[in-house]
Amino acid sequence: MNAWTINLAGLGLIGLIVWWFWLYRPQALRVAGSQPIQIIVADGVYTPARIEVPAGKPVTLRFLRQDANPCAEKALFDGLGVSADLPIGKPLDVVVTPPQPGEYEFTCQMRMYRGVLVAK
Ligand SMILES: [Cu+2]
Repeated sequence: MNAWTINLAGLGLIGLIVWWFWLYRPQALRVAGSQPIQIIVADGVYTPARIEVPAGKPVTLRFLRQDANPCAEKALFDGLGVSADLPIGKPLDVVVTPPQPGEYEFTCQMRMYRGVLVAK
């Protein structure tokens, strides 16, 4: 790695920080369509924590973890066999497909963060 790539990496990091703290604004929750649904992970709660989605269709959940506590590091969808490691301060898209109508809980590994997908 030479000085040029290190400078570039530094600039990228600054850009990311500026974007995250000043430019980024959460969008309103959208249930239908192919838009990702954003879930903020902060202060022990997922926001939103209850999300209605269509059954039988893949939905993209965009997790934004703001909580650096290791408690927040995983998102587990027990009923769907999906788990994800959430990076801090960086969005991560998780695609899940609830197979049939019903409620599908998602939690952190200690089950302190809790959310539910309501498939209809
Ligand atoms: Cu936890």
